[in-house]
Amino acid sequence: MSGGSGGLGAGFSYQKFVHVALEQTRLRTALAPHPSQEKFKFIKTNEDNTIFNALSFSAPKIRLLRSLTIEQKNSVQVLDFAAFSEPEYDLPIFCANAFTSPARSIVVLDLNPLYDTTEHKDYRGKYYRNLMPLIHKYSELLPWGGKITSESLRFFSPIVIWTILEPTEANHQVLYSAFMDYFKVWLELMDEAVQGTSVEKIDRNREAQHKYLTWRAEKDPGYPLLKKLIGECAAKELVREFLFEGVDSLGTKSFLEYFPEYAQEDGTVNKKRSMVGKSFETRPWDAHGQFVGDAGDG
Ligand code: BLA
Repeated sequence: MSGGSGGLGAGFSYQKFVHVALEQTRLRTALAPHPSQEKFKFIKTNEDNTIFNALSFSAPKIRLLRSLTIEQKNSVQVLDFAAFSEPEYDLPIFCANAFTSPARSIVVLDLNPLYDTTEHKDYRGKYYRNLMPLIHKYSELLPWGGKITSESLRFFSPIVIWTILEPTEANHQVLYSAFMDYFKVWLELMDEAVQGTSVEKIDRNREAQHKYLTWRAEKDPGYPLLKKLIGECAAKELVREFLFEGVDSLGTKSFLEYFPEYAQEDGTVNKKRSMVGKSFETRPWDAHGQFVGDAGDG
């Protein structure tokens, strides 16, 4: 079929993921172009074999649904797809990230919790208790990817798929199936979501989303590649005004107010991705979604 040694074929693309996800969304709600769409529709790259595709929408209940794919023919393929609800809802954030090179695919697929599920048991119960079967369905084919930036864990849910795969056609199919399962679940939650009534709750949701956006806008692992492909200035704009749009409008707290452990003596943000280092060799949640930590490190 795709030739080579079962690696990336010419037909391989994350565009289909995006296309079908948008189709599914349109079955349930009316998507309108998001204001960020216009500016980022055409992104100029430093390398002419590289194609960026950026789309963003909003809809009732959905503050921002946006996707970025990067394609280098027979080489790197990137998917960054996310959906954020309006702050009136405490919905998890849909998060699908895949970085595929001829060597491997690095994947995070999750309904990122708005509130840390170890601390907020009620939130875990509300959204994840019924979803645990999803992780059993995929734990064999999409196994835990090994040690990970420790700080990332608080943004992950007990059903997170964190995996590193050989970029074969078969693995790509499994990933597609998992992506669609997870996204359909998110759409269902969105459909069922009831608006929070108290101003206090809405403010809390807004701040939780802002904290998440602040983290990712500062520490996302994709940033160095974006910088290389489109330059530092354009990469910064893409991150703050498109991928994590809202970081400059949903709240006023700074990165260091949320994550003071990154403060350096001169008051600037430590450029290290992680202060703690990597950990969690194995999946740190049990079958019920209870956090069990790092069995390896004791
Ligand atoms: C690697 N991407 C990673 C890793 C994670 C993620 C966990 C492994 C390294 C680590 O432990 O940090 C993804 N981390 C996430 C996500 C969250 C998080 C989604 O905390 C959400 C809360 N990846 C992308 C995009 C690009 C990309 C858009 O999503 C490129 C444009 C690249 N990711 C990328 C590369 C690596 C990587 C090149 C390997 C290099 C590295 O580890 O820094």
